Amino acid sequence: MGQPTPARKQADWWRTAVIYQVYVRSFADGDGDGTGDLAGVRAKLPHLAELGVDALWFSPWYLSPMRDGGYDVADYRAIDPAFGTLAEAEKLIAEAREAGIRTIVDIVPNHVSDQHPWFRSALAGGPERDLFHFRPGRGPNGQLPPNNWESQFGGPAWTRVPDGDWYLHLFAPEQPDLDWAHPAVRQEHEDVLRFWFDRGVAGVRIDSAALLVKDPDLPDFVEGRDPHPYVDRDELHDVYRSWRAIADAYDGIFVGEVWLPDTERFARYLRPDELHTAFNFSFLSCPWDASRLRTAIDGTLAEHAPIGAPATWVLCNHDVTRTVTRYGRADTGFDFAAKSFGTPTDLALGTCRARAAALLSLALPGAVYLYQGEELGLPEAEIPQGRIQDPMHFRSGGTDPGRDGCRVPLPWIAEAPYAGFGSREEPWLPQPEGWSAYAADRQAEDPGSMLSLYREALRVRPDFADGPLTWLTAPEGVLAFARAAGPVCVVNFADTPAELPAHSRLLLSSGPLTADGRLPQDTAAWLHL
Ligand code: TEU
Repeated sequence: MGQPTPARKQADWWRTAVIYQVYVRSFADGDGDGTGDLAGVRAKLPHLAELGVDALWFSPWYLSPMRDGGYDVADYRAIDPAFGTLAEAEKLIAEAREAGIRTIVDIVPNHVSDQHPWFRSALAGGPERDLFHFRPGRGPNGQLPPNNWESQFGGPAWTRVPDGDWYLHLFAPEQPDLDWAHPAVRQEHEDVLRFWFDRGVAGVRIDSAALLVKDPDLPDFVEGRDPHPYVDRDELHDVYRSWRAIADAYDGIFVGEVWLPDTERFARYLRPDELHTAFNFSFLSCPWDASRLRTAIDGTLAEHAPIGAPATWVLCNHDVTRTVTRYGRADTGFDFAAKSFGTPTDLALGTCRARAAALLSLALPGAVYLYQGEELGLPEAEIPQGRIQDPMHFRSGGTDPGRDGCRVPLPWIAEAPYAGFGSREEPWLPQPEGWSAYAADRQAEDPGSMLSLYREALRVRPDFADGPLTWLTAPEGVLAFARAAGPVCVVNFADTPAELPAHSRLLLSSGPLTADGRLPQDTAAWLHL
């Protein structure tokens, strides 16, 4: 076991951090009931310290009926009993910190669970109704929803309650949207931020960060009309300015989930008095192609430079198709709308590319997000129809496989039941045949494994330090860049092996070089010139 490194003291640790996303339900099951929990995470802290990550981002761990995997929160100040207790979360935050790892929690301000006390009172006719978007319907007897908005999960964004009114939910009906024009909604979230900063967390991930504020008239959505009635409204920036003042008092940081194609609008969230960082979904969605990736990288750096915010590099999370699968398909980009069952996949090819992509993203200037299991090279699983739980699947009428395929419980010990995820009960989502071949214990013994590559890459990565990137001239289909601190990253996408630039040392490569020292297709190398 490697010695844990002390947490970087600098206030700007987040500018270059490697942040590991924990989806608690599927990480490790400490009590054997089939669901991952905080005891499981605590037991695996040595794995995370050995991997060398700087921080953990926990997907929601609060009290929740789990109608959307915890993104339906019933109480922000309580841990779901399936995961543990608040005292245990505090212990985990402290233990991680001792191992040099900071904690980021996930706040879901757009909506709450329909079991949240506010919504229950609202349904009972209480004044809490004003905290949500309740409206009479249109058409005879108000039978039609108040407007034409669609849920992000498919179907109308409105559900009717027994008294005849409708309420808005941009996601599942069990996730009613809050009305951010109401001061009590703002007040409550500011208190929740303080609650978690007081418990020692270093940062907060903001769910669906560009969706909170709605046009008060709730007009129909009309394609191409500006401003959008609920995406990226100008009023949002005022909310995030007040949040920033709270974070600053604790040296805390924010990372926003901001899916916006317009780079100028995206960058507004990262102004110095707003969010520190936001996920880079243009990089995640980009196909495995040299010139398109270079364009995505240049675009990202250009949009961040004027505001002085660091970029983030993301290949995967709990919502998208796992990297090794995506890169092994004919369409290597990511688009929610394009997901379907039975897509042909070449996992060997996808894995080779994912290894190269790991070295590419870890060499770029900024922070990197890893999603649990990415370090094990886990593929997307095809979940048998009867076992799927994700509302996206059901609301698509069963055509969309949903997001469970990237949420399968992790394999830890090849020879143990359920590949070491838990013990007594079967995991909440089935692990596919052959899952134990990916087990962490087996990979730790194999220098050619994905886990060994990630460990080595995170060990060497500080050599790249901070500072700008300079593109080097390279043949068609090859990306090569140098970082200010010295090291160079080369990735070959072309089908002929590429000559490496003259170098004094090969730091690391994602796969073997050819016998004459050239870089094969879909392979990356880190060099000192
Ligand atoms: O996702 C918000 C989001 O916009 C997408 O990632 C979403 O899955 C997609 O748009 C569906 O069309 C966040 C969380 O990451 C996701 O897991 C939650 O389901 C969602 O918010 C609701 O809280």
